[in-house]
Order: sequence, then structure tokens, then C-alpha cells
Amino acid sequence: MEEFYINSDGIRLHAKLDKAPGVEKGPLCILIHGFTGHMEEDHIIAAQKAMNEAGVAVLRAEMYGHGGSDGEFKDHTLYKWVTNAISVVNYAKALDFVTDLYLCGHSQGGLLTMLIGGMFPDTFKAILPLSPAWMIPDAAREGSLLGMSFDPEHIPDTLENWGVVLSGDYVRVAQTIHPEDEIERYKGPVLIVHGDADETVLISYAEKAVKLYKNAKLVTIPGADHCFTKHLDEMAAAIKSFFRP
Ligand code: FER
Repeated sequence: MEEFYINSDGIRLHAKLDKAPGVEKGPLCILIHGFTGHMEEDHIIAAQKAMNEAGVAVLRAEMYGHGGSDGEFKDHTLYKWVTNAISVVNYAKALDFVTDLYLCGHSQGGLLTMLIGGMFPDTFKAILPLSPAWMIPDAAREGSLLGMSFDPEHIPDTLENWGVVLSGDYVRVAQTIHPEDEIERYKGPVLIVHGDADETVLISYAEKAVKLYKNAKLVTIPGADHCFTKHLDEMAAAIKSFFRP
């Protein structure tokens, strides 16, 4: 494992690279956590290990205001995450040992994966949104985030719930994002993995996304919650068999 920082317009992004044992040159997957998450969460590690076992190097990166990266959580927005992810993609593209590039993210990182897929339509061999929280922009427009209601045309300075404080700017940014456009722009293979007991992001969003993509597969994990608690092996197996059918 190598640990380092990736520069994203002056913001230091904490990153770890785990190469697959015995693979000199080969595929690499960028792996991004979700909202309030970080790179050492059980489901992120499970995904990383599954990829490594399938011969895929993994570059875990933490986005603005999360984990060991610069920035305060309360100041993060999806635009900042998009800027960060673009920096990570360009970093990974320049690595000389990488053959094929993949992108994977969980929840808000899954939404990010969908957006970046559309922005780099010819860069990835496939993208893997896990429990993607792609309802966030619609929810921001409807005035319903963090399990609370607000007036979407009079956005409060802060939203506070679930033990976290979000800025109104997070909401302003989210309201402008239309994931359907980026779904449409990306024509490559997509693997969505989602638990049917996920109460944070309903499985219906995965079912909708898989229909909108031109080439997507959904693996539903029965009984699994948002972070695949107690179902990590099934989530990992879905990823592993996607890379090594
Ligand atoms: C929300 C529901 C889910 C929300 C964020 C999420 C900001 C993201 C969850 C995750 O990334 O795990 O209302 O509001």
C-alpha cells in the first residue's frame, strides 16, 4: 500500500493505492466513499479487497471535507467533489502501470461516479456506482435532505440533522445537478450494486438507473442496508465476478 496526497486545485486529497499482488501492469479502479464517509469504512475496504483479488489495483481517494483530505465537512459541495474527482481521474490516467481505468463510488460517491462517468465518456472501461444516492439533486430541489424539510426557494444558511451540519451552499449546488444528463452521456458498461433493505437510498433508484443506462447491470443484495452491513461478502462477490466473470 502507498499513501499520499493528490493535489486538486490546492486542496490535498488523501489517497491510498493498493496494487493487486503479482500484477505489474494492469487495470486500476478509483474508489470513493460516501457522504460523511472515508476510505477505511468496512464496505469500502471490502470493495477494495474484492477488486485486488480480481487483479485490479485500487486507488482510494477521500473527497473535500472527508477523511484525511483538506477542507471542512460543512463546506463541502458536490461541485467541490466533482473538481476533486476530476483531479483524481487525471492523476490515475497519468500512472504508467495502468492499462484500463474504472471508477467506483458508494452513495454520494456513487452519484459522483455517475456524474464523472458522463464527463469522461471515453475514459472508463466501466463504472460501478454502489447504492448510488442519485436522488440527492431531486431531493434538494424538493426541499428534503438529511431527513428534514426546508423551503427550496429560500434555502437556510445551514441544515442540521443526523449529527451533521450542511451549508445552504451544498443545497444550492445540488439543486443545479441533473444526473439523468450524465447517465445519458455515458454509454459504457455499468455495474450497480444495491441492497433491497436500504432505507437511506431506496432500491427503486437503482432500478430506475439501470433502465436509463444503455449498458447497465444491477445486482440486488437481498436484506442488505445502505452500507451492506452483514452482507459485505455478497457485495464483494458481485464486484469480483464483474471483473473476473
Ligand atoms: C440525504 C440522503 C442521503 C443526503 C445525503 C445522502 C445530504 C447521502 C448518503 C451517503 O452518501 O451515504 O438526504 O443529504
